[in-house]
Amino acid sequence: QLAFASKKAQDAGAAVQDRTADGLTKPLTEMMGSWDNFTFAPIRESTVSRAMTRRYFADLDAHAETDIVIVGAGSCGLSAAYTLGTLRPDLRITIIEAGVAPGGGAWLGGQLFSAMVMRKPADVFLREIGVPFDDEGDYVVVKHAALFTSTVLSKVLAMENVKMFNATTVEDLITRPDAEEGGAGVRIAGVVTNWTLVSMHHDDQSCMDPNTVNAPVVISTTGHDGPFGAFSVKRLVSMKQLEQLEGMRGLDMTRAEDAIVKNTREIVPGLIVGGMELSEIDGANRMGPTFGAMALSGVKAAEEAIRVFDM
Ligand code: AHZ
Repeated sequence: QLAFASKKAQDAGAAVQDRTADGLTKPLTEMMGSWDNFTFAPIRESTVSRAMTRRYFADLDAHAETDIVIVGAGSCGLSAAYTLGTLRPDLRITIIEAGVAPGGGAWLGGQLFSAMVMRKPADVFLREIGVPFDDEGDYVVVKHAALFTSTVLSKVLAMENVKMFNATTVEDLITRPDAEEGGAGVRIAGVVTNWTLVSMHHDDQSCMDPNTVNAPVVISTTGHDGPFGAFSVKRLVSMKQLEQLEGMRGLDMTRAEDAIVKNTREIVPGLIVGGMELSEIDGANRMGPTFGAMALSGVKAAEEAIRVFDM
């Protein structure tokens, strides 16, 4: 519904209907076969620079104050973004993704294998976004994990109320004293960001201070511990909001997926944690290459975020 809300998307929709017998759009078939005299419309380099930078800086300006930040655009973060963006077109949603390529671990099913397994009832999310699958009874299989990831990504990016800043790392959390906790606790009030390449080189470059995004609700889905993972929950420990992390346990598919969905919740006021980042707090098992819990933890994180935002 949202994907077709904008004028641009409506124009694209109109072109889609204008198909020739071979399945291509008429403007494309008319162009084919005339390559000898082919030229692009003219452009000056500065026009390209301005077309990009004007929009980027307008987005930075608009999203300096946002409603909900999602940290990490893996399978959980993207599922959360899809759900939030669809349910609440009135909210401004900002995704911060450290990698150049969003998607986290969801471009492959497991190891180097293409197919993605989701246990039921996560097939409801695939039906929602229109990804086809083989129904194997208790579980379903998408023929390529990249089909899931590219579909949810394309739907999220087409939403008018969502902006993704990729190649950008969250390197700290903004905090405020939480009055309800009597001064001891904090509530999360946004995130501190930097270009990922800068974040990776704080040790060998002179200081380059970060930027900030204010938001009353942050959803963190940075995955389990690793070079970048479990960012927010590790920071909660170092700022003494969590005593310690239990640490992700060994693989147990059956227990792991139920636990991740069940435990998706607000960890400190204003910070909801979903996906594999949660396993580090609770000492949940990992599930390996089954992705149903990532999609449904994202849906639950979105629901939690709306509840917290509306309080
Ligand atoms: O780049 C990271 C990835 O795209 C991004 N990220 C991590 N730290 C960040 C930071 N700022 C911005 N400080 C950051 N972005 O977060 C994304 C995490 O994606 P993921 O696929 O690693 O996590 P997920 O919880 O969405 O999915 C986990 C998938 C797994 S892991 C697993 C196992 O190990 O057993 N099984 C499954 C299904």
